[in-house]
Amino acid sequence: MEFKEGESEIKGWIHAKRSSGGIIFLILRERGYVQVVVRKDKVKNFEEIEKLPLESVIKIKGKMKKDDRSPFGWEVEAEEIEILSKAKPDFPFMRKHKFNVDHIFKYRHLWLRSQKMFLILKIRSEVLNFIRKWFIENGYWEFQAPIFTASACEGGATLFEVNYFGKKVYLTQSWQLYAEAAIASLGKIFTIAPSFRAEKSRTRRHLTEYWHVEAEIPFCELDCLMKEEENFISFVCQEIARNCKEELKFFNRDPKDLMKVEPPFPRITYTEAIEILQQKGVNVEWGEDLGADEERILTQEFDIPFFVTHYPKQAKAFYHKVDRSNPKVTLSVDMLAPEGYGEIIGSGVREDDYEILLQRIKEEGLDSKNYEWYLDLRKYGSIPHAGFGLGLERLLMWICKLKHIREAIAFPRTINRIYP
Ligand code: NSS
Repeated sequence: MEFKEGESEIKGWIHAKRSSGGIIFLILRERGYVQVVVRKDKVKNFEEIEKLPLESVIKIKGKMKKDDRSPFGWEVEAEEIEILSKAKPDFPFMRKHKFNVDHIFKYRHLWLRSQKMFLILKIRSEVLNFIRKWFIENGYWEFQAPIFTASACEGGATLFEVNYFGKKVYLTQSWQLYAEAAIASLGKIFTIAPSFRAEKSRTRRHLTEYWHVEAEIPFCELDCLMKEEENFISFVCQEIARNCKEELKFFNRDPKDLMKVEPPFPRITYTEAIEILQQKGVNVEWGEDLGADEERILTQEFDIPFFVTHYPKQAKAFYHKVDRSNPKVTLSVDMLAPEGYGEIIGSGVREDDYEILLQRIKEEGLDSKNYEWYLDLRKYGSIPHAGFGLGLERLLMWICKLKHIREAIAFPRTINRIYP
């Protein structure tokens, strides 16, 4: 729908309707919302319009004007209305319905029409637009890797198995290993693609299928990696703050919160994080991975995203480079979003020594045969390199202050949801 002053012809779905004494107020929806005023003395088929069920589609001719009193800022005074599609009268999202979680997910295909989903999906599209813009403007090329894979990237526990003509293969957990092959050809690269994790526990921040924004960078180590990540996230936050002010308001997100996301982001080591947690009385030992609860407590210390670096070897996947000055830890870094949200990026420097990498693969109980091609990369021109993976829905959750990750994607896939 185009918003402009003067005579216009618009088409859309009837989102809401109320009438009082010869006037109907409609909210019409199509890429946005407009209030339509229908007067009995002006519109021939007034009675028919009054009886039209919600979600019917109409074409309206009339005068459009900006009007700050109308709920969506624009109003049309209808002169002629044509009914394009009459809806059944039982749309499942009317005042009489209980909008509980089960109902919303059963009718997700229709819930997409809610103002909340419209705004989330619009912001999601804008976030993706600025993500791609940042990569292209910063000299990255886009590279795609297969979805069917023969081996794990992030550990066997969350692999989805697929029957591939009688052979067991998996859905990808990450584009990373293939990206490490491609940097020797293309240099720095990125992707935006789905990743799959067989997450067996129900949490507020795990999907089984999510959109993964990944980057791989040759000749880059921990410091360089954090600089790329903080520049990237700052750019996206600030562009969203500038371009989605009205949309953010709906979620009680002050654009200023996003404008203040500027480099350098605070940095703490994993060991410092454990000390902070222990001082706060959290029962956590050095060596354990940080879970959602621990991360939530840490985020209270910061009001912009921050880095936690140097996780222990046992808490991270086999490919992380061992810190040569302290072999107990890796050159890994996670980015955590503030306000209780926690990890949005997982990243690190990759192990580039053939022998150490082979040993790490064996230590993790993986079959080195499946990783021969990956080990080859350390045989022919091995270089320091690093990369990161951002969970798109995790970022959106924080930006829009959502309570559950399933709100950040149109048709969420979780352990107990695959319909619709
Ligand atoms: O497992 S990660 O921490 N890291 C990787 O997959 C690396 N191979 C990425 C890379 O360096 N190229 O996942 C990265 C991010 C993580 O920080 C979350 O934001 C997100 O992916 N993530 C998820 N989002 C939603 N649901 C699930 N289950 C999920 N798992 C990870």
